[in-house]
Amino acid sequence: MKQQTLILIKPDGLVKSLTGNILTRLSETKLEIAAAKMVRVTPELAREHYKHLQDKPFFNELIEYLQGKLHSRRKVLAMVYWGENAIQKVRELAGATNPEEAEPTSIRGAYGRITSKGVYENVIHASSNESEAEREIKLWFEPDEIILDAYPVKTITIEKLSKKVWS
Ligand code: DAT
Ligand code: MG
Repeated sequence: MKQQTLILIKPDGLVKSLTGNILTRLSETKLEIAAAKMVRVTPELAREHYKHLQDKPFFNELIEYLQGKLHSRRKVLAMVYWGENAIQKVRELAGATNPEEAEPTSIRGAYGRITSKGVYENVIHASSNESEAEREIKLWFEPDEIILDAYPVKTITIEKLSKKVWS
């Protein structure tokens, strides 16, 4: 079954210069890159992304981590990968949530760590099921930023829209 999945290279992955390495690992899956961009993560975006964890004791640290406040890298690389069984393939490569429990050869097992404050710095995010993938892809990307018809769209007309263009 063809699927799409959201992947984030989190601020620790960027600060450790792991982007090329992670993309190489992801290319083993033979999935296609359908979208990619650098994103400056607002508190609102971070909270919405992790809203299923808002009652957890580590929620505030997690939100600061995703914003890059722990790594002086205020950005993440957001991507959509597409292809056969994409969600499970990427989750397997990513490894378990807790980097100490992740397979040593998985991305999180190889590069993740638990900080002394108990934050799991696990280098990448990967959607864990189809409904989560849909929610997350729609949260991080606009339809025009994805090189496939990810989900149904509608066209709206916005009047008096102002936006930046090249001067
Ligand atoms: P995953 O990222 O594997 O989908 P999740 O959705 O349960 O895991 O949690 C999202 C992130 O929250 C995870 O990548 C790291 C952090 N996290 C989860 N459980 C944690 C815990 N017990 N202690 C510290 N951080 C945790
Ligand atoms: Mg998750």
